[in-house]
Amino acid sequence: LPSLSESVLRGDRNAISRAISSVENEDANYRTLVSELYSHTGSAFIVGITGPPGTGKSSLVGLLVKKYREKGKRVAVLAVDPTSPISGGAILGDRVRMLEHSLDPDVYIRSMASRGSEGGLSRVSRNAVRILDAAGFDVIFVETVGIGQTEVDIVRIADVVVVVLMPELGDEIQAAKAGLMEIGDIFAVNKSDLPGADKVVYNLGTILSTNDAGWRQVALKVSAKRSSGTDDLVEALEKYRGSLGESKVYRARKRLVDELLEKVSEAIARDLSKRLSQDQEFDSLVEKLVRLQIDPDTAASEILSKYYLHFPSN
Ligand SMILES: Nc1nc2c(ncn2[C@@H]2O[C@H](COP(=O)(O)OP(=O)(O)OP(=O)(O)O)[C@@H](O)[C@H]2O)c(=O)[nH]1
Ligand SMILES: [Mg+2]
Repeated sequence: LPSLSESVLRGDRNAISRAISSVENEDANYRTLVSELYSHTGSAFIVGITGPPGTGKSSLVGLLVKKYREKGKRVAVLAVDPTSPISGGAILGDRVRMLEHSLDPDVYIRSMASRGSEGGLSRVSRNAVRILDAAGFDVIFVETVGIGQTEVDIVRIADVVVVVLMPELGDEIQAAKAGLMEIGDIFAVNKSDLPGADKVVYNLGTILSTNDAGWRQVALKVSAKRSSGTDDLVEALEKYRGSLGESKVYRARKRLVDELLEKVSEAIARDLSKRLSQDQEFDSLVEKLVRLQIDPDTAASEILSKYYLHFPSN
C-alpha cells in the first residue's frame, strides 16, 4: 500500500484532502508528512488574494481558476477564513460559487477556518500550501480577508499578493489604513461595473511604489460580475512571475528565515517557561522583586544567564 505522501505526490485527491486535514489538525503524523513532501515543493506559483470583506475576492479567484485552466494549468484554491466559525456562511457561499469547477479533476478547492492557537492558522496554511505544491498544482490561490493585522500573514506565504478593492469602499485611503499598500503587488479594483472605479484606480496610481526587488505596483480595473479585466490581471500575474527570476529564491529564503526564527523562538519561549515554572531560583527572584530588592531587568538578566541566554542590551 502506498504511503499517504506517495499518494499525495501522485496527485490523489483523497490523499490530498487527508493530508491537509492532517496538517490542519496538527495530528500525530503531520510532521512526518511535511518532511516527506518538503523536497518536492517549490515549483508552484503561490498567489495570495486579500482585501477587505466582500470586495469580490472569491468571485475573482473563480474567474482566475478558469483562465489558468484554459492555459492547461492545474489549479488549487485555499480559502482561509480567520474569523468565521467552521461552518461559516461565507465559506459555504464560496463553495457554491466554485461549484462549476468542482467536477474538474485538475482543480482542487479547500476552505479552512480558524481554530487553535494564535499564529496557528499561518502555520497551517503554509503547510497546506506545501501539500498542494508537492501534489503538483501549478498555481495555488490563497484567499484571506485582509483587515489590518490579520492572523494570516499572506506576504509570508505567497509569491505575489493581489489586493482586491472596490469602489464602494470610498477611496484609496481605506487600503492605506488597512496596511494593504505595503503588502500588495497588484491592486485589482473590482466591481468596476459600479460607479467610482476609475477614481479609485486613479487615486491608487498616485501612491503606488516600487518594491526592493524592483517591481512597480500596478492598479487595474476588473469586474468579476462582467468577467472583464481578468485577462489583464492574469497578464500582470504572469509579468510579475517573470520578473521574479532569481529574486524568487531570495524571497523564498527570506520567508524561510522568518519561519525558522519564529519556530525556534516559539520553542525556546515554551521550553523556558516550562522550566521556569519548576525553578526555585525563579521563585526567589520574584520574591526579591516583590520586596523591591532587585529591579526587573536585573532579575531577567540573572535568570537568562542561568540558561545561557543573554538579556538584550539597548
Ligand atoms: N457588482 C458587482 N458585484 C460583485 C462583483 N464581484 C463580486 N460581486 C458581489 O460581491 C459580493 C461579495 O463577493 P465575494 O466574491 O464573496 O467577495 P469576497 O471578497 O470573497 O467576500 P469575503 O470572502 O466574504 O470577504 C457577492 O454578492 C458578489 O456577487 C462585481 O464585479 N460587481
Ligand atoms: Mg471570499
